[in-house]
Amino acid sequence: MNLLSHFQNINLNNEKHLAVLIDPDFYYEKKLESILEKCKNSSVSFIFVGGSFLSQNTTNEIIQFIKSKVEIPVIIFPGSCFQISPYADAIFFMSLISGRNPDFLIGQQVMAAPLLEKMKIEILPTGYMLVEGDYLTTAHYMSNTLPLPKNKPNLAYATALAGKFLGLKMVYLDTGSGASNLVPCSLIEKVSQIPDLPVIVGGGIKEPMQVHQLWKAGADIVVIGTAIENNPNFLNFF
Ligand code: 1GP
Repeated sequence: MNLLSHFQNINLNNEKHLAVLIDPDFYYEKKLESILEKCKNSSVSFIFVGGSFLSQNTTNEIIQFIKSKVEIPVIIFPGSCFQISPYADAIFFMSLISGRNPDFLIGQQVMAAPLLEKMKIEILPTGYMLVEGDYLTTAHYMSNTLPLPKNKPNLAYATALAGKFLGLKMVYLDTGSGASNLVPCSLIEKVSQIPDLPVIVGGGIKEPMQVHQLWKAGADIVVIGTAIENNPNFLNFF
């Protein structure tokens, strides 16, 4: 499956999709299996794998396990160039365009590119935009960047548009895993006005209703991580 065209069609046809984020650090086989069972029985379209900070080298293992259990596309959501794997369907090849840290704008990507070339997995050029949260998340801390102010939709719009003009194919707006607040609807509304730019939104979702709120604001794909990790029954609502 060509996942880039899939994302583009979702955006074009104004469809609303759900993705589950699996942080390899937090899963052991039994727990992952029960979550994958829930994914199969609900409307999960994508499984993202990754985290801003991993203390174990289990990305390959986790992806192979997921692929053995479900047919849902698996996309790497890398926190660094160490998180790459030939077993995934694709990787968000991300540049942290909300920040001004050269290592996350281009440095990690240079290290990963030759390895990815050999793996032949689909590359999804993505602009990653960290949005201000009420407190510091691991993503904010590890990226060593200033996030986008949460009350500046025009700044978010300009950032996403610059990403598009640079050739990035989609944007991911995130308050970071485990954030206390969601990406504000005003930011999503503004960024989703950019034509032909699929918008992924995640961070801080605690209630099923919030997923609908983000879809309504203009998110094409909403990502849930922590809430499902804490309670896999969250997926019963979808
Ligand atoms: C983080 O968008 C994801 O990068 C998901 O965040 O874990 O808070 O759901 P949560």
